[in-house]
Amino acid sequence: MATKQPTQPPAPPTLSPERDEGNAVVLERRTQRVQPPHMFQVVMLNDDYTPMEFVVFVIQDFFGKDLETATQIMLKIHLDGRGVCGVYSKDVAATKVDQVLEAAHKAGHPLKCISEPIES
Ligand code: TYC
Repeated sequence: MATKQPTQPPAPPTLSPERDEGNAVVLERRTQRVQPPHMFQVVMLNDDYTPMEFVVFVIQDFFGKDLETATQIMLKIHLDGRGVCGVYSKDVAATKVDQVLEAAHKAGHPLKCISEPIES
C-alpha cells in the first residue's frame, strides 16, 4: 500500500504591494495625505486715538492673554504699527476680528484689526 506523503497546507497568501488584504490585485496605490488647515493670524493695527488700556483689555478679553502678555503685545503694536494677537483657523480668526471691531466701535475707538493667512 502506497503511503501518501503528508501534503503541506497551502501557504497563506502573502501581502505584496500589488495585492490587498483580500488578495485582490491593486492596480495603483495612492497615499492619502490630509493637509493641515490653513491658519490665520489676527493682526491689530496702531492708531493715535485708542487708549492703551482699552487695547490691553481687548487683547486679554478676546485673545485670552494675561495682563503682562497683553501689555507687551499692545506696546509692540504701538511701536511697530502692528502686532499679532493670536493664530486661528480662518473662521475663528474672522470671528475675533468681528468681536474686536464691534467692541471698539461701541466704545467709540478707531481700533482696527485684520486677519491674514500665515505663509508656509
Ligand atoms: N497708539 C495708541 C496711543 O498712543 C495706543 C494703541 C496701541 C492704539 C495699540 C492701537 O492697536 C493699538 N494711545
